[in-house]
Amino acid sequence: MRRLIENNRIIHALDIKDLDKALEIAKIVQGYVDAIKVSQLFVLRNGLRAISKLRETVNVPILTCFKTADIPEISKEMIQEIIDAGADGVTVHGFVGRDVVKECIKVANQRDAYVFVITEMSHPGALDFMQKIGIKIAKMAKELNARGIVAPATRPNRVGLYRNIVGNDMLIICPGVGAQGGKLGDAILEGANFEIIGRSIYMAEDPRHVASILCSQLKVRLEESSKVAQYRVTALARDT
Ligand code: OMP
Repeated sequence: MRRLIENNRIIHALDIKDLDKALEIAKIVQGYVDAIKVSQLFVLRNGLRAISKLRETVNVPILTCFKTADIPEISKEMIQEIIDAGADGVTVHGFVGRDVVKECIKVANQRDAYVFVITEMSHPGALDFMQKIGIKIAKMAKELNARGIVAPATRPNRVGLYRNIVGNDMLIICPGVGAQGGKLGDAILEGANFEIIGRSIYMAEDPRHVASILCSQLKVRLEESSKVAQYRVTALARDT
């Protein structure tokens, strides 16, 4: 399995219809992103085999977001199929409960793949039900030793709360940057490991150029805030 490495700290969500175009975009942006993520939409349009085609095309990990939410017996088989098709990581909904998440983690661990448990989604409707149980889901994901959680880049303050719950051993990946209104870098500054960006990159006239710009803007933002943090520490030390 390919490992997720914090290099550019961007995951590209490639929800694009045409498979050849998707493969082409994946190839040209891979130097600026740390993983490519595809959803069930990609597989509905192009078939399961498209996951392995994508994996053969790039060198970065392939994450999938099928948001599995069925009974344990079915969920685990779904996860198995997706990983066996070439995915390095999968997502599972947390609201379906401990038995489902536990089975999915077990199957993924046997194949050395990542499971990300979805806490609270990034769209406005997540406030109706999901947000109320998101913290409980994050606690469960930690207890079950999941590799990571999904949290909303559209609500960076929530990302900070989730980081406090899961500690530093788990990964947090955050969708919602760009098209959904999340600001580049906000989620990472609140404790996320990676930000997920889809349309802002693949719908651009020149996806490679946009990916490279986002990548350098993020680096500058993170460097500047670490300088501010260092300055604060120095200033505090001077005060004491
Ligand atoms: P853009 O909105 O185009 O940047 O894409 C976001 C991607 O993240 C899409 O593939 C969504 O399916 C996915 N996503 C969310 O937008 N919000 C969530 O809460 C969870 C996901 C996901 O699990 O991938």
